[in-house]
Amino acid sequence: MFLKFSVAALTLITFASIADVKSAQASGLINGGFETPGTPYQQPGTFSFRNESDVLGWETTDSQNKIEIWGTGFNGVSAAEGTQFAELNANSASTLSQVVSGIASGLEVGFEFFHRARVGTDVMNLTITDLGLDNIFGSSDDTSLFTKNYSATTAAWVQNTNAGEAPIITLGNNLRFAYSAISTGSGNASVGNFLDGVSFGVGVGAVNSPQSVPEPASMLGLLAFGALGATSLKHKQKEKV
Ligand SMILES: [Ca+2]
Ligand SMILES: [Ca+2]
Ligand SMILES: [Ca+2]
Repeated sequence: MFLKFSVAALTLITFASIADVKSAQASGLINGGFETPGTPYQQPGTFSFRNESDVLGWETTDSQNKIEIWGTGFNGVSAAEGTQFAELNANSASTLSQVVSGIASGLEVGFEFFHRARVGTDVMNLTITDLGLDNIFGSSDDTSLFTKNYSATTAAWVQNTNAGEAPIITLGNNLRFAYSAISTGSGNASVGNFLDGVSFGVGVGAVNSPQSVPEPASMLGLLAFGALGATSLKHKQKEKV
């Protein structure tokens, strides 16, 4: 009974702490929802290949240097956020990336994004890299901070976050946030992996690191309840023997 109460109180305090962080969140990415270009606005039910330079924030490795933007409803797929989204497999199995600067060393960063397949099951990879002192990607001082493959089907948009992952702690240099197409259910390198509603930065997604708990008072509360819970559990186990 007492243990139950402790766990409930602990849960409440934890939620309160996460809510505090959430209210201060700000994405380090530009145009994470692919809503810009707005000129011309991508009409619902249509799509187009845009020049990389017209799609604010994002860089691509596409074979023709294009970023494929869909207007909500094209081929029956509604945007997960706003009225536009991107197809990662534009003319080829592309990488879409942004370089984020200005995040100090030792901070936990998180992410959220929506992913959906165009045909069958599509797979893509997200990699977050600290670019080292030279701030250039691909050189020997790069450090991979996070990498994971994600798969989705055509059933619905899937929102992925860093919840449950090891804390992603910054090293103080520029960060590269990159999605790369891995495989497509269509078997065609230019057909697959829809992306929308991407956020990345400090206070975005889940907080997995204990040092991110913001208030000393909450921390004391956690420690106190944790200690009480542990004592209670020990007591219970003894009784059971
Ligand atoms: Ca969008
Ligand atoms: Ca395409
Ligand atoms: Ca580097």
